[in-house]
Amino acid sequence: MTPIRIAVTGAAGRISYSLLFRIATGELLGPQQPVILQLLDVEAMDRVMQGVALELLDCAFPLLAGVTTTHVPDEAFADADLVFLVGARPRGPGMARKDLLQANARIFAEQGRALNRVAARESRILVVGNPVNTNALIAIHNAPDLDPRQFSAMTRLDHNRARSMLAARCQVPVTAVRRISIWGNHSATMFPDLLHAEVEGRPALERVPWDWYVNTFIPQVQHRGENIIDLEGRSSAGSAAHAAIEHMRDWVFATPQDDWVSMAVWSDGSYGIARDIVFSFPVTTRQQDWQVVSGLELDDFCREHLAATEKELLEERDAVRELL
Ligand code: NAX
Repeated sequence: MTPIRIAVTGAAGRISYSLLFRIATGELLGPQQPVILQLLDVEAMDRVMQGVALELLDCAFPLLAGVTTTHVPDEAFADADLVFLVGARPRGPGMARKDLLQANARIFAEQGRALNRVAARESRILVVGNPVNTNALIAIHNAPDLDPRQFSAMTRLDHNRARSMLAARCQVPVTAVRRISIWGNHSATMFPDLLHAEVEGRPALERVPWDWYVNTFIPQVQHRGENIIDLEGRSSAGSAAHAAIEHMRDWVFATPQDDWVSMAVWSDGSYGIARDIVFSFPVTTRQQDWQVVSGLELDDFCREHLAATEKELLEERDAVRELL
């Protein structure tokens, strides 16, 4: 079988340290599909990245057909079929969100241009590095020869967190929870929607009080990332790598028949959301393509939340306008 080329940026970082080994064991593409890993990080992290590459080789993974390391995007993305854009500048002490946005915007503009030049024409590109939605929008705009539908940004960790919290509250296995949706930005304005979710085939809101949904569940999902940083002193890495694998796996294969997932994708105007922002929607996937779930009824409560997170994304877009 021809190996699939998978590029991973931020390869010397914490998420990648979990992600790379799991890809190499076949958790992403199955136990028959060989892979070549093409690792990218900044030059200063070269030695660490090389160490990670040696560790990967030391596992003697039967599916690992090769590992390369580089700090040059065009080399890392050459003929890449699947791309995980994990690398990003972390928020430093005293750094405003706006400055972080600007610093990362330049990285994603450069990487978008490199993908446009050298990635496989049918590549699928997942943005994990924050701020994910706007980074993905910048990459889309800088890769005019690729279809915007080839890009998506990760809200799957938020989706999984919501699913797990609801299951725990209802004392059911997570498999009994379906049709969770995360709408909007991967930030504290995201809208975790239980109005369309189901627990054991019944509406979720028949199983939990409205007050718990609004005053406990929503803020807990929105702030779970900060909660983890508070406890661990660093941001989620194991759960983020897991979410990235699930996101890409579902995109390449398909979502289950009676369920959907959350993915931040280039808005096509669905549900009246502004076009040309990357917005998280409930989607179904099939054969490397996604469709926004249509026909969900949105009441005033949902609309209000969607408007708030859409507004934040429009402001982020304005802040990086010169790179679009
Ligand atoms: P780390 O700081 O451990 O690793 C990031 C790596 O990216 C570093 O090795 C750094 O040198 C590299 N990097 C920086 N600029 C680069 C460039 N221009 N090209 C290639 N590599 C570059 O962070 P980690 O914990 O791995 O997190 C990575 C990103 O994921 C961060 O932006 C983080 O905020 C984001 N997250 C996204 C989540 C999501 O749900 N979408 C959740 C987890 C995480 O917060």
